Amino acid sequence: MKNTINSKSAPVLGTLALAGLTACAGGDKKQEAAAPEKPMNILFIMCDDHSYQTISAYDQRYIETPNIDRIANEGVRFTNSFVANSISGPSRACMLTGKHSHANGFTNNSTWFDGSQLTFPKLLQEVGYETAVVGKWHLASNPTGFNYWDILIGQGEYYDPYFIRNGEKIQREGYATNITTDVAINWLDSLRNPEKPFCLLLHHKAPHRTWMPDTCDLELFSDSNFPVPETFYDNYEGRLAAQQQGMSIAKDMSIVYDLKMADRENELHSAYEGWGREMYRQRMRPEIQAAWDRHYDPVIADFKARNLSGNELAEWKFQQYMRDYLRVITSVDRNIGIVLDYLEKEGLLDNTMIVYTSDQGFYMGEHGWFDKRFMYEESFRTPLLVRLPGGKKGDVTQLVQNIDYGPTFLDLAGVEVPEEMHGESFLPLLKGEKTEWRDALYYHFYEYPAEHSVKRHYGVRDGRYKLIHFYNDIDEWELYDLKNDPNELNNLYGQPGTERITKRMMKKLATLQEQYDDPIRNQE
Ligand code: SGN
Ligand code: CA
Repeated sequence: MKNTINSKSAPVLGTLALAGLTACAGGDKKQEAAAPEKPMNILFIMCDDHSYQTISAYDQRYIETPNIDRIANEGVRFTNSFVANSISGPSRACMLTGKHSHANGFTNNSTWFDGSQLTFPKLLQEVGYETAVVGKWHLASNPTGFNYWDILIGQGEYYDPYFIRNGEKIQREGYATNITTDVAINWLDSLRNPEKPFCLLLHHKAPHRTWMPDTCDLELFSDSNFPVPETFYDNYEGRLAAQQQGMSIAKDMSIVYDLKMADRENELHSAYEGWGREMYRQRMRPEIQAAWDRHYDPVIADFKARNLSGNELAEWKFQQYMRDYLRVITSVDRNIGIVLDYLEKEGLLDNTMIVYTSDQGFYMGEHGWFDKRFMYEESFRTPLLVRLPGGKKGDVTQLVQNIDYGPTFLDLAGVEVPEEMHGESFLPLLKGEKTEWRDALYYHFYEYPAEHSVKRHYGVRDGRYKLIHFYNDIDEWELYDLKNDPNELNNLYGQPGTERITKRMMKKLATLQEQYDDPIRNQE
């Protein structure tokens, strides 16, 4: 496949764009694998906001994701994988640097990443790797440490997105997930130096809000009704920060902006001033608009006729959210299949480590929410599946975090992990080797005041307990026993009988804050 794009701003058609538009058809290209070569290549696939609940390797309630599952089936599934800061830019900065947010400086999405600092791609380049990043980047500054970068601008668009390719702005026609796959395969196929090992960061923007499906997936799940999570009607008793968030499906998810219920009569309105039917359609080509009309117009008519309110409306919103989100995931999974087929066809499966993850977890209606940010399980956790040729198969249960990815890649490449990185290589775990491992994780979220109103907080989690401190314009502690209360509904902090465990978790928190040298220190 040849990349035919050379225009600065006009929509681009060509082999690449056409492949993107036809990716719905999938692929069937199996061939004998070639002999393994060394050192090992790295394919680091990450989606934006992909919840582990919507990967069938983790959870079978909602969707089948056979291609993503293949990575788990031929490798390992991490059952205790977490992020250091549950929001895009900060999470990505933690991965690149192997450091917690306070140390890499990118604490919230409005920051600017200092690309002069040490990152794992730079160290891989030094030992002869060819490096590339394709898709969502979201770190404001231009990528450093990459031989090739072809990134979406900010969050990127779902349809006909703009990219910056090695500094040059271009628009590509098609659906973002298909195009990102094509750009990645094009780099693997014809742009990289095949003599060198590669490290490719393939980072999809999907399934980020507002969950816009590929047109070929619009009719999927239309008749599905998904189980409403048991905590959907959580009243947040004993949890002040949870009471004050702005990410409720019932209250904060917009019928028009999020759920596409902009009617021709302009009777339904968005919570967002001025956001109507024409707003989200203005970037769509006529054929995309027509596909949307065919799908959403009857849904809008049905929605208006129902005239829902209260819990019925909340549950309708939940179902509609799930349908669009899962349509977007269907496209992600199909595209992962295309990449895996490509690697197989090219004989690259035997010498490439494949990682599948997300920049954080996401709420699929648990606690009544969408979005992320909190240190509660659904957003603190993130999926992590790794296929290491010759490595272990099955589950890894140790507590790992996204600061560990860089050290792991470096270890795989035979590079000594720099002292200054906070993360640890989990390569021994991938190989099934016995190794000393941490017993607790540190977390720190900073983005407040901001959209969704999740208060600043830090905390510690071990195999059973979690202690969180919400601070800034609030001063609240929360303690959970995850064994007896996996949904984190019962805040034990300050309750009689929890003194000993509180003291122990406080000590763990202080130890980690000191170890990582976070300037904020535990003050009970
Ligand atoms: C946008 C979204 C938010 C989301 C943030 C951060 N709003 O601002 O809902 O929490 O991104 O997401 S939107 O109206 O622009 O869709 S992140 O994953 O990129 O950090
Ligand atoms: Ca994200």
